[in-house]
Amino acid sequence: MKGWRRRQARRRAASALAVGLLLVMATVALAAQQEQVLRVDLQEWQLGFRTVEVQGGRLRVEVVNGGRLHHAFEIRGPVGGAGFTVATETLQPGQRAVLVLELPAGEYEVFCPVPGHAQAGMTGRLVVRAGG
Ligand SMILES: [Cu+2]
Repeated sequence: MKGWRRRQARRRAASALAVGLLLVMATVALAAQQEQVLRVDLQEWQLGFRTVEVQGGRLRVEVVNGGRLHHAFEIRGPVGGAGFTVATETLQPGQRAVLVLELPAGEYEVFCPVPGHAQAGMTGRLVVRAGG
């Protein structure tokens, strides 16, 4: 069962990667079922983007720790709104995580919550547009 799940996850990651490569802006891709995919490659000391925009609707956030240290990915916002926080668990190098979300329109802070990492540059902005 565990091996099967891992294979499924790998296949899903591979197809998401293929979709991402088709577009110049590889970070946001509209998948077949109108689910947007945001790929986040955690590195020392960046998220792979500074600002990323998505349409409202179902968003699949695929996070990989491509770095050499442990990292995680957190979304907090919307800025000026009621606000909530969602985060992956702490990921070891090479480890992946997926968050499937429907975020209200607005601006969100995204960052690595490991102490000191956001300050070192692992921070960015996610803008969710209305509609979608
Ligand atoms: Cu980090």
